[in-house]
Amino acid sequence: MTAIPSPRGACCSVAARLLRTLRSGSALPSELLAALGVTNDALLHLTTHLESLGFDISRHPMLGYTLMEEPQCLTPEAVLSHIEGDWVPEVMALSTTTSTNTEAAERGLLEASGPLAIFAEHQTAGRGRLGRKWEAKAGEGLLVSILLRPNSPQATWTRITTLTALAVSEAIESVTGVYAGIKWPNDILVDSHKVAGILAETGTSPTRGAFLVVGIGLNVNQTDFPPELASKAAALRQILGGKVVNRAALAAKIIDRLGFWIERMEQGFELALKAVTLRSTVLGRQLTLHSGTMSATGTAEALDENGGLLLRLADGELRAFSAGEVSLRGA
Ligand code: BT5
Repeated sequence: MTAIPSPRGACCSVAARLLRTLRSGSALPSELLAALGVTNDALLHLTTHLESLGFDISRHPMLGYTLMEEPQCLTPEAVLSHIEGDWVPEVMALSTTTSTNTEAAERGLLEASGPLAIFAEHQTAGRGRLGRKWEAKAGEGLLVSILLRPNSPQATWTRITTLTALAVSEAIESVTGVYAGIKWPNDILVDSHKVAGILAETGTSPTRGAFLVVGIGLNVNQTDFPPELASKAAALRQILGGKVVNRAALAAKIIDRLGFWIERMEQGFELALKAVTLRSTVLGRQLTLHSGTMSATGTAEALDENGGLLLRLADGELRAFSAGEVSLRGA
């Protein structure tokens, strides 16, 4: 594993504030010192640090500091600089790892408090549900896992998978203008093509108790996929006719929307359920749901209070499912 960890600590968040300030226009050193509340030496240190990450910052005697260009690689500084809300997890970025879900779970076992978001540019063993593979070329997608220690009863944690799907689809729409639907339980679709998948896993630390990891794989700037995925997967860049999408801005928007919904969970889940229902690609449709060796066919009628699927079977029974694989009739 090659790590470029950058804790939520002071340096990273001030660097993020510096980026945010420079994005709104050039600034004189005196303005930056006042805005950031740092010394001259610290400002020099911050700009040198950002330059080492690939940010091109010009320093002009009259115009001051100008942000000329931002790197494509995903850094905690860039992600944090785009976050608007108050819910700010600790952010780490790795260049390569086996799986960000594994990284987050290891930290969950090691007592990390969370929320903690771990990004990677590349995964050597990225996974989906039931041991399936998640394919993503290095540096093109968004691969992130968020470690959480929810206060709510574990039986309700499936709500957080639902909120994650909602946050991802809302972020896609907000950053790119592209409408994204939610295929229960964990796929994000644009025009029937899978652009993202979510993998929720739980674990228990002997000292800190249970934790939840929600992993998100989102196709952003890929231009092609392996043959077996080419007809069913799509990347935002392909949907936007080749336009490259800023992954840091997208990542920050996902964090903002997830924070928004998690904070509202204390007041109930109804509002989120309404939003998910509106984006659902399965509700009202005939489908077959597979879960282990069992399969059931019926009409997807609604989502229950934990985000489970309520299926109306042919004999009229309404049965609830908390997980499963859905194949739509006629799709
Ligand atoms: C998922 O599983 O869709 C959850 C994927 C979660 C991946 C993230 S990446 C960050 C974090 N770290 C991890 O190791 N995992 C999470 P599932 O519903 O089981 O779908 C898996 C199936 O999606 C595969 O069998 C393929 O058919 C398909 N697939 C694989 N890569 C894809 C891609 N890039 N785009 C669209 N579909 C893909």
